[in-house]
Parts: sequence; C-alpha cells; structure tokens
Amino acid sequence: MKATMIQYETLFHRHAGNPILTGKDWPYSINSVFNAGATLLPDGSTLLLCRVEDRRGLSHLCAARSMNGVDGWQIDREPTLQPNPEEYPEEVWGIEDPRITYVPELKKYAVAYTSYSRGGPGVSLALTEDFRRFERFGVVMVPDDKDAALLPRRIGGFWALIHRPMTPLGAHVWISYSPDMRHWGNHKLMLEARRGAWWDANKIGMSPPPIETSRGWLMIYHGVRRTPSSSIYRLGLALFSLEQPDKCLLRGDSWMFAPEADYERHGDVQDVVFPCGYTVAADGDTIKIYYGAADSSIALAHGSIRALLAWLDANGHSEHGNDRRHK
Ligand code: BMA
Repeated sequence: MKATMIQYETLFHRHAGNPILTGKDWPYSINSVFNAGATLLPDGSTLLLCRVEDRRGLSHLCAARSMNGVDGWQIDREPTLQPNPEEYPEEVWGIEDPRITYVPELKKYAVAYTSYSRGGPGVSLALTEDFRRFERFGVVMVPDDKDAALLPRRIGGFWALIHRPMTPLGAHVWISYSPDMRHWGNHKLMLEARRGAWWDANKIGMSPPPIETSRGWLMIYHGVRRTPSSSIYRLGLALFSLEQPDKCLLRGDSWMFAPEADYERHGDVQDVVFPCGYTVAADGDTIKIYYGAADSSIALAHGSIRALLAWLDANGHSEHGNDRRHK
C-alpha cells in the first residue's frame, strides 16, 4: 500500500496567530464563530462570512473584513444575514456554513448556505453584490442536504451546484444543474464516500467551493470518521474534469489535513477542521484556507495550489465507475 511508503507532507501551514477570530472578537454577545465562507473584494481586501452561533444555539451569518486577510478584522456591528423564518420558514432553526462563489456573468456573489428547517437541514441560495443586501432564492435542495457551492460559470449552458444529500446508504457528493438557479435537475453522483475503515468512509462533503485550475476543479473535501466516542473531521483532495465536473480524475488516498492543534482538538465539538472558504493570492498559486476549528473559532492555513496538485499526482489514483477497489 502506498500509505506505508510515502512520507506525509505538510500541504497546509497553520498561521502562527491561530485562531484568527473567536467569539471574544465579536461586537455583540455570541457563543462561537466558525465555518466561514471567504472571498476577495474588488479593493483586494478579504471578506469572511462567518457562521455565528448565539446562546440559543441558533446560527446567523456575519461579515468580517480585513485588508490582509490575516488580522485587523472589521466585524459588522450586527448580524449581516439573519434567518428570516417569517418569509423563509426553512430558516427557523438558523442558517449555517456559507460558501461564497463570485459569478462574473452576473457580477454578483452567490452564497450557498445550510438552512435548518423543521424538516431538517437543506441548501438555500442567495445572491449579493455587496454583502449588505441579499436576494434570497429560498431552498434549492430539500433536506437532508448541505455542504453546497455554486460553480462560478455555466457548464454546457447550465448553472452547476455541488451539494451533499444524506441517504441511509451514506452521504456522498452530488452535482446538479439548472437553467435559472431555481429549478435543478440532471443530478449526478460526483464523489462517493468510501467504506469500511477508510478515513473518508460513509460520510463526506465538499468543504470550500472547488478551486478552478488548468487541470480541473480541485476539491478539498471532508471525511468524517465515526469513532465510539465522537467523530473526526479531516480533509482530503480530489480533482474533477473542467467541462464534465462529475468525472473524478484523481482522488487522494490519505487525508492531507487533520485536527492536531489544541484549538482544533478541543472546543464545542472536538476534532473538527471545517473550511468553507479560501482566497488565492495574485500569484495564482498561494492559497489561504479559512476553517472552523472545533466548532468554536476560525483559523487560517496557507498552501500552494501547485503543491496540492503535485501531491494528488503522487498520492492519488483515478476513479472509474467500475473501479471498486476501495468501495
Ligand atoms: C457538520 C456541519 C458543520 C460542523 C460539523 C462538526 O455536520 O454541520 O457545521 O462544523 O458537522 O460539528
């Protein structure tokens, strides 16, 4: 097995000042802040759309802006996007885990987030130009579904949404298509959870939106290992065809980032690293991932897209529909 031969490489380097944002930084009283979507704004500053959990246990989204994406965060004085259960009853138990995609065709940002309804968590979509006003589309994927992001451009004329429905046979990543972002179909299974003892057995989900590279859509995904006492959320890599994104070209065998630091191992939910966003520097290669740590704070790590692809070449294999070696 490859896993015994390779030396584990550090692909993401933790920022020395981690965690970079905690509940103590907030201008109003909250329980915790984690799982933030991220994007660069036209002036080059970084915007994080943070999941904020209040002391009822319900979440809303709040924007934090920084010139360097590391410190000096300006946090909105009040919630940026609140659940609105009067008009959107699916948001009654809060909104969570936003993923941001800039859509050049619309000159708008699409935010896919989990809306926690009385029928379970589903996927909602909203568009915004400025992270102040939002145009809500309501539920686009019914419960139980989460971990969604829109691709930044149409594929074969259709918008594409990656998401993660739950089934009794496991939680796998799917992709669906739409002519108008409201009506979704042509659903395709994109990446399967493995089975048995694997780190990514039974339950996986896309973490941040996929990264567009010349070789394909590079996806950082989480695998959830259930243990007798809890679950461990770790991160792996997979690469998909640019024009046929349900086609997986390469998938890493081992995880490449896992809870190790104290703030990732201990918190409201132990052993969780959960990135919902990243930014790419002007060099087109240096990537900053922003991740929720133990459902309690936001941490930062940096890496290189080129190094992620090289790691996949060395540690991955192609996934063919008829290849059941690992399933
Ligand atoms: C997942 C999501 C995340 C959370 C993680 C660990 O199912 O709901 O919001 O960070 O569990 O609790």
